[in-house]
Amino acid sequence: METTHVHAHHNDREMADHSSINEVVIDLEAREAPWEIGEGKRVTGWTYNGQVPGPTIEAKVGDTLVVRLKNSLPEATTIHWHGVRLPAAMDGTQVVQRAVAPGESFEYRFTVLDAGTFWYHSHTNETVQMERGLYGALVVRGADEPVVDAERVLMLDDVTLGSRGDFAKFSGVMQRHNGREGDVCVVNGHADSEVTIAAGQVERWRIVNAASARYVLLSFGGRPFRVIGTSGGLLEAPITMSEVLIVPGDRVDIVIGPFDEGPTFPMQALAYNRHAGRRHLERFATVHVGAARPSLANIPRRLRTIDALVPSDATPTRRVRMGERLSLRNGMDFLINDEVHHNDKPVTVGELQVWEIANTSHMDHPFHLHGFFFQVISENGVATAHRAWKDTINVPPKSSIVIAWMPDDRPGNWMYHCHILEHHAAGMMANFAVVRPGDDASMVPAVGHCHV
Ligand SMILES: [Cu+2]
Repeated sequence: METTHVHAHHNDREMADHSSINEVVIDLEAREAPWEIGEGKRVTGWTYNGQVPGPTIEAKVGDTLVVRLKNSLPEATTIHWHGVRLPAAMDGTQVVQRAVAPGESFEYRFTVLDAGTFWYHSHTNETVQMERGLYGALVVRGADEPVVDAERVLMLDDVTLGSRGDFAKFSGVMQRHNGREGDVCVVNGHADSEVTIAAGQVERWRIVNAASARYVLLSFGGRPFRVIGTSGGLLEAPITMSEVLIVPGDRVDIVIGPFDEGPTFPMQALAYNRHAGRRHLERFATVHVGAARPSLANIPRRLRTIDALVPSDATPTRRVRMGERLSLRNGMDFLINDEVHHNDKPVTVGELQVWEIANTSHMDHPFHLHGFFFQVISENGVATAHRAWKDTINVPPKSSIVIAWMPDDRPGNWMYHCHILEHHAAGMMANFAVVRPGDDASMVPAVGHCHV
């Protein structure tokens, strides 16, 4: 269960003004390697540094990450830093960089501004490259995190294995339509994972949904836990829940425990009806409560303050429609504002954005905005109960949500899309430019299409 942590070089460099910046330098080689998923389940994965997930990268707020990607795969690749507020040129999409060809290298360099649970993954031919294992976690810690007895990163995924010990071939129109849900559920690359938590202790679990399409309605057999963070970092206060939905691309930080010694219970995804695909319970892992150990945990009642960007009845400045259309050629096209691979209007730095995102299709879609956090203001006209920063939000069918976000001074080409990878590939995405006031959007380099 333990993830392997990266061996990073930390260089404290004296700056001219005598402040020091800490560099976290990581080498990531994208390459084929054996992936032991479970008993009798061994495949050739596409990995970062020979492991699935790739190494967990850890940093502190204010650190500069320097990631040297070497591509030893048989095809081109890029890395997207999901949730990170980085410069546009470092976002890892093919609208900001040419994909890194086999044998080539590319250096990603950016400062991490926010504490939270982020992740990195291929943003090229994702339905294949992410299925084969090209993802890992990025944990950024702030100055005053809650004190816990232990912390784990749990990356949830599912894979479809073929009969001859390899990945099953993409099976056509229904997988394209619903998104691919695998037969084998894995945590940190392993099926049938086991976790032992000491009785009396409290742990922080940073949970990432890295699956292509599977919705995880996370449950521990009905036992309560506290949600303390979302994709944009800590909440204002812990929320006690017994199940929480984690859609593809999204993250939730929970604190779990303390428990009395003895019980064994499942970490499972309850049946969730996303109006496509399967609707049954899946076990991801088994949790054992072991011998008691002393606890030093301290989870404050107040975690931080999040100021509202706008009142809950703010008027939208833009409408985004996630839709679908029958297609003779593809079976179904997935659309933004009636187009596949939409080019949306530019956004100006410093101008508050209030977007109504409506889902006119018949199934749920997880909306993901690159590079900027948003607040969900309302869902179907009802003000959101808990203020939070997010980069991914589920939009159920025939519903609409309103989000607000502020484009800070990071001009360039950005995108938003459905995080069901097959829907992104089938057109449910849009490019848009962030421009400085007075700058013409045509000054931004031409926005290409997302080649998938
Ligand atoms: Cu979708």
